Amino acid sequence: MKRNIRVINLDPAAESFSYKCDIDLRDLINVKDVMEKLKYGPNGALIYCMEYLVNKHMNWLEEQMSDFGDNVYFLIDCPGQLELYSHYPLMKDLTHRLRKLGVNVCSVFCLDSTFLQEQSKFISGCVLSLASMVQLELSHITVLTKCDLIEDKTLLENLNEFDAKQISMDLNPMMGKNMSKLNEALVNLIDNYCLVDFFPFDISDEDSINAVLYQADNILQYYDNQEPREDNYQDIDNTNNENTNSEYNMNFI
Ligand SMILES: Nc1nc2c(ncn2[C@@H]2O[C@H](COP(=O)(O)OP(=O)(O)OP(=O)(O)O)[C@@H](O)[C@H]2O)c(=O)[nH]1
Ligand SMILES: [Mg+2]
Repeated sequence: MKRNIRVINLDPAAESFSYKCDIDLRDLINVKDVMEKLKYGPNGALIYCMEYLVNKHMNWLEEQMSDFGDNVYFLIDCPGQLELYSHYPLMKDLTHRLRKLGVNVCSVFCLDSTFLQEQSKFISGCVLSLASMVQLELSHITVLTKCDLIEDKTLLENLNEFDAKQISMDLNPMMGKNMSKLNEALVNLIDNYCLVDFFPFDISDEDSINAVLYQADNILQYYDNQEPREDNYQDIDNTNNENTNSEYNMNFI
């Protein structure tokens, strides 16, 4: 798609990747070393690593990012531990700092599609996504990942047809009478504020990948920030070129 894409790993506990990292937090600090040297457990070590980066070494990250020049689309793979997005200010501080430098940032909350299997899990997924959206103070997309694993694809079709009344009615018998008010309040919160919209992401379905990308592009105002490029003009001149893609058309517009 002619994008200048760089991948950043910000997970100090990551072990291996199926993609190439252009910037890797583990070059600065990693969970294993902290656990060994400071005798911390895995969670404490993770928080230590993130504090080390955000509070002391943001210059390290900023310098590496700036080495790639302007007009770069960074994909930042963040740790999966939810407390970093719900009650520690670290990720918020990190993204605010990037925004101050003029980087457009969009958060993509990745929720496993297994959250669709039970309604109580689904509600908890919505609430988790909501909590991180509020905490991060960023434009936010919730992506339902690993949808290739879902056999019953009709589950995905009705994803955003949120029937609050039906969900609380289904939940109540499972949880007992005393929980019904809480269920109702939670479900109504999600419904009334329309704060959580899910984008199904199936790695084997290009349309679903494009839908997520399109959403992120809108938030980031990606096309507004693109300079027309020489090679794009060449493509436009060559009307027989079958490989022309929508990207340069958008740039051209
Ligand atoms: N079927 C399927 N499996 C996937 C997909 N993405 C990742 N996986 C697998 O799911 C497992 C967990 O990977 P991730 O969800 O990326 O989580 P992680 O990076 O290991 O852990 P955290 O970042 O800490 O949450 C790995 O075995 C991956 O190979 C996908 O789109 N489809
Ligand atoms: Mg990960």
